[in-house]
Amino acid sequence: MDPMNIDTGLFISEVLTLTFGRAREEEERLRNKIRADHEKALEEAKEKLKKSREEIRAEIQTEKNKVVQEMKTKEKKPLPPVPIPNLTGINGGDPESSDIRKKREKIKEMMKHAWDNYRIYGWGHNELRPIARKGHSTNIFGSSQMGATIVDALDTLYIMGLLDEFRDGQKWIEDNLDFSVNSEVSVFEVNIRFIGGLLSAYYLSGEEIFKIKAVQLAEKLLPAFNTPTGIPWAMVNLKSGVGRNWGWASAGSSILAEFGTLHMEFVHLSYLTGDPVYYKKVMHIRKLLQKMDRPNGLYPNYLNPRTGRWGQYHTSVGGLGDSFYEYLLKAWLMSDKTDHEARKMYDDAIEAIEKHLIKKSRGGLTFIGEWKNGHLEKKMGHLACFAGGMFALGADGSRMDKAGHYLELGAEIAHTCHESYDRTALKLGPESFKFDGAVEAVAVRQAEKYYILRPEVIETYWYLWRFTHDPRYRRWGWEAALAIEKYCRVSGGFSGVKDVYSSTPTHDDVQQSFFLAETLKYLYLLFSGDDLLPLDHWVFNTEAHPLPVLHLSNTTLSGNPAVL
Ligand code: DMJ
Repeated sequence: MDPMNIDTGLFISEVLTLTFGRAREEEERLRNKIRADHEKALEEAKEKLKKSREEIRAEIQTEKNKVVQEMKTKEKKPLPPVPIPNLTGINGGDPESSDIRKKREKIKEMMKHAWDNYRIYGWGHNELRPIARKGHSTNIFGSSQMGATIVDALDTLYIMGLLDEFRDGQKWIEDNLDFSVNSEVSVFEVNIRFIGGLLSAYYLSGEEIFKIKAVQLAEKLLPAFNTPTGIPWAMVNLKSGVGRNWGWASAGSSILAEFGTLHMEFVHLSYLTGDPVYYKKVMHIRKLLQKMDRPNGLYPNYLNPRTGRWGQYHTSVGGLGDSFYEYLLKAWLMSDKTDHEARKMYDDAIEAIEKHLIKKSRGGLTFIGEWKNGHLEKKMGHLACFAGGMFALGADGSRMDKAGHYLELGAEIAHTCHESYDRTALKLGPESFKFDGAVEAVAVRQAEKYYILRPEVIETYWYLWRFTHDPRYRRWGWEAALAIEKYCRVSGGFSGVKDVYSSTPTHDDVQQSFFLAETLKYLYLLFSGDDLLPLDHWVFNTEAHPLPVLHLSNTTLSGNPAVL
């Protein structure tokens, strides 16, 4: 054995003795501590036993309050201040005539009716069953009660001046809205309704809590982007962060209208937090889409997040595709018209849509069909009716200055969608309608005859009203409001109807949260002056939550100019 090794051996044995000695001391110290802690706990337990139940309960409650208080203080810690954009037009809009004022008052009363009943029978639940008079929910919100109606309704309450109701909602959010729940939610729905709703409420009221909640929720959505391509899953578990796609969506695909409808909210999140992570996620999606081949220049509705390949070749401006196109246009508008890349993608997309999907019926109605594997289905969904407003909104700034053309196209779509309402018994539009031979703008299958308080047709009337001031749009909007009042109003709120062609409506017993977020908001704006939420300062997300234009040439995305 060489001397080196003898020394090393000695050294090791000394170290071991020392280490074991120390370990023994440490063990002894720990034992003493445990003994002392046990004795202390025993003493405390004996003391506790001397107390009455009430005293013990009160102590537990005090402890709980302390924890809640600590959480609140933590939550209230403000995010870094950012230059708040120009918030023109959050009040006002007083109508010019007493007739219009009365109509606007009526819409406000309808909002009160919807809200008050939700307040009584559904408070804290996601939605309301106005006939059963109890809470309601669907799988898009997961298994937990997240007060979707409260969050979705806040900005409508605010612009209508229903401020007590607004504060009531704010209080519920402060005390109850918690995203650390074991619940699997739709990334898209939670983004447009919750993040959009909270951001709008923040900008309108300046209340920090809404911004903090929006950011907390956004953090919970981020794991949905952990896919091989960065195209997010449709659903994510808020607690575990595990994501997955809808079983019915073309062999495990993600959906264009879902992953393509995050941009507006995510840009605002980066702006408000100074954290580029949100912006990077949505820009990554855009870049990936730009690189892909598009059959006939059309974007298919399905994209596989594992392979990065398109799923089934189905293109639609209604469900599954709709708000993707809307957000391309609105990204450009929201950037103060500086995001030219988004405008180009929008222009390219609508040129292809016009070429392949937009047709005129024999009776002269312009409609948007759906492209399925090389074949045009002559069917238009209620959801696609939003496109009338989109074409009008995108007219200014269009390629080769075709502004007049796109305004006209928007008006034609508005007319067709009005016809789909007018050709029913209830004067409310069906979920989808056909253009086949003698059938024009009418639903054929029983399963397509329902109306679930959707906003798209009224949304289009409002945009067309803002751009043309043609009185027909207020007339049509009022017809729809009266029909909703007559056939959807019940004593416990508002309900959808199962068949718009039957003069004796059967209710579906659901008051959708978008009825308060969108349908009633667009109606209220239709009967308001243009100075309320002017369109050169505000851009509405797809759930009608207004977000301010970011004049980014004057300011920078907070704390991180590099993001731009
Ligand atoms: C809303 O949640 C949004 O407008 C979405 O973009 C589409 N559908 C509903 C209302 O119909």
